[in-house]
Amino acid sequence: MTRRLLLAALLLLPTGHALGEEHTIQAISQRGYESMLFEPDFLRIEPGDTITFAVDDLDHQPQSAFVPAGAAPWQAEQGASITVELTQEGVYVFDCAFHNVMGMAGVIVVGEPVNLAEAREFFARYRDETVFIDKERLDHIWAPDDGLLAGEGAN
Ligand SMILES: [Cu+2]
Repeated sequence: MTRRLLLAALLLLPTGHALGEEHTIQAISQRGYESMLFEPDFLRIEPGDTITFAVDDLDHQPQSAFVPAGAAPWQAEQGASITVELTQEGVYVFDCAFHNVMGMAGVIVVGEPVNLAEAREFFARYRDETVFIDKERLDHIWAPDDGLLAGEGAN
């Protein structure tokens, strides 16, 4: 291989860590007996990773419900997917503008959960005041009585 070809080959290599990982969270209208949910509804990622909230029907509108101080909130167009790059560390809560009352919500932890206390307070209030049906669905993410975020004890 000539030196020029070798250089060209090196330039074509993926840059790996320089680019954030891409994750997908699917909005699901019906799965067995469950309706209106995100899959997954809890995710740990690294700063600079991107998340696509994938919507394949007109029923959903993914949006942020709580973001760390200084981070940009997001909201998809009705029935449309949206991709966001999360660069700021902390705990984010997202939901569907139409079905948050049914517990269609989830949590993303980007890097270190630097705003854990504030996010926990928000999530407890959110569970009480915003979600009317299926509050228990959220409890595997953040149980109101033990106050533990999913996977928190594993750190
Ligand atoms: Cu929805």
